[in-house]
Amino acid sequence: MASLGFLLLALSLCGVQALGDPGPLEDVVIERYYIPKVCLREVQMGDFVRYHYNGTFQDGTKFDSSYDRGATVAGVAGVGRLITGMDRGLQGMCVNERRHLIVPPHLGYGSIGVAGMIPPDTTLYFDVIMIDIWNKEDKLQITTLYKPERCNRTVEDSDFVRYHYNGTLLDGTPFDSSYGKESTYDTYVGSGWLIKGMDQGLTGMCAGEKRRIVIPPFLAYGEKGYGTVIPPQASLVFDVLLVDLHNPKDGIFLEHLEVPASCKRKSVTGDFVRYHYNGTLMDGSLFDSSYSRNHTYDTYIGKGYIIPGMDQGLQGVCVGEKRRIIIPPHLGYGESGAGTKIPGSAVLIFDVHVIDFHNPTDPVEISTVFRPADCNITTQDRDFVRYHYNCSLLDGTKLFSSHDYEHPQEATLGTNKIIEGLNNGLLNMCVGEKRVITIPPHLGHGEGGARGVPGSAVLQFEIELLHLEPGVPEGYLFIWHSEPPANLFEAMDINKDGEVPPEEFSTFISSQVAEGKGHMMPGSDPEKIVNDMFQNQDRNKDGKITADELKLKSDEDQVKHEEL
Ligand SMILES: [Ca+2]
Ligand SMILES: [Ca+2]
Repeated sequence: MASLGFLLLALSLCGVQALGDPGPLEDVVIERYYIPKVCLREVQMGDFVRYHYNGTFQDGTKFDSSYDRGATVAGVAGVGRLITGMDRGLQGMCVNERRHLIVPPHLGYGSIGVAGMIPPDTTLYFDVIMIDIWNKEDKLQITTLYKPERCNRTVEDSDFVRYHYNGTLLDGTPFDSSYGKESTYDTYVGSGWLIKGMDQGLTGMCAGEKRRIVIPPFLAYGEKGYGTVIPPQASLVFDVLLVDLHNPKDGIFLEHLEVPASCKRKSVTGDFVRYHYNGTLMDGSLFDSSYSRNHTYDTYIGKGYIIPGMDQGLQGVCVGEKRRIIIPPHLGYGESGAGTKIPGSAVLIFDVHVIDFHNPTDPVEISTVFRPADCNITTQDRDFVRYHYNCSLLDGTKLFSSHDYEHPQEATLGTNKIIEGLNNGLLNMCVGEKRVITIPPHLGHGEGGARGVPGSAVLQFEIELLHLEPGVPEGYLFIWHSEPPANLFEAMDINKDGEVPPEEFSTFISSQVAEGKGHMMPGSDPEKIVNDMFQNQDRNKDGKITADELKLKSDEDQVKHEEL
């Protein structure tokens, strides 16, 4: 089967058309019957072109058609390799333009024709559609369709990229798309995995950027084409959306979004951190958020409990800090991704807000805000205290305040009525002193938290000590400040009748307290304490104490403390 595509290339060399009848037409007649609205380039002399055509005689008889062969014709326009009529007829065509050409014999196959196919002196009629235009001098054409404002790195050689694309031929015929596959195309750039034009076209892109990349065939699939979808010598148009990029050599990237002015301490391995986070992919899609659960994420850092990138990224944070941690996949969820929302090889962006952190070895931290000049008497274990407090989390969230109640808080220290950290923080304080006490959870409400207190939360108390009464040892109701009277019973038995009823007992104790010789257990009703003391001494429960019944508690316990 003779190919007229070949003939169109070859026969204009015969050069015989100058002889004989010039015929009715001097030149090619060109009818541009369809011109696309967008015409980015027009065929010029020396351009490589691909086109389809139907060739007919004047009576409509078809003598050749590229459609019948199922392939476009590729050639160079305007350099004498086509019949002159075609060379001229293609000049200035846009891609997708359609033309009718009438080629007089002297610009076609002349007075000789083509044996068996085209008689001598035949006028030829062509219907042509231009499919592709390129030139050896062409470079890659890159058009930026969208560029995000934020672009802190761009694609370089050896980067691993994930992108979506629509691939079309120059005439708009689609040949491939990643969108139908529900997965990005993932590959290394500049490492020989991609056609050259794509390597070049992706270089310099930001995550989120959209480009149209027009690739001439010599930077694409060249003379061979690719399979059935990309013809030989085809220019390719890729609309690319770069989804993310990283380099296998990357570590994490930190952006310090908001660091508190005061940062007494920065986190280290082994600290327990409570933080909120939003996790997004580079294209901005949210894959996880602690805010949606309304609960901080709580973990030890540097111990392998979380992905390596987070273990590293949470090092050196301050309480209250907001930090962006960008994690390449090899420090995240790797090539396999996680769940349905984190694709394989995805870069992860965590916007973290550190609520608090502590170390399980942390003691209570006491910071004195105000200490009166005269501070001789300070709180000790068993003392009764009255104080105001404001309790908050380290992020400033207010939890409780004594000012919300009618009276200040009262407590006897060392009686396990308040959390250990607060008890410790209230020691060695004098009345009027103000402190800020920071309490790690193991000295507070622990991992479980308490009503209104999140688990593992560090608490901060602003304390003002209002009142202090010396306490008594455990098990005691009254304590002498020095030696008790030598003749204790006689001193109590005011009317000297050998018996001490409640009235005498109460009068005696009151006088001892008034004279500063001893004090009762603070924080309770004095009458009740006196009554309890009387009941302890009235061993036979007849309503009076006798000399035989009266014993000092020190004699009972054989300890040094003196009490009735
Ligand atoms: Ca008496
Ligand atoms: Ca008695």
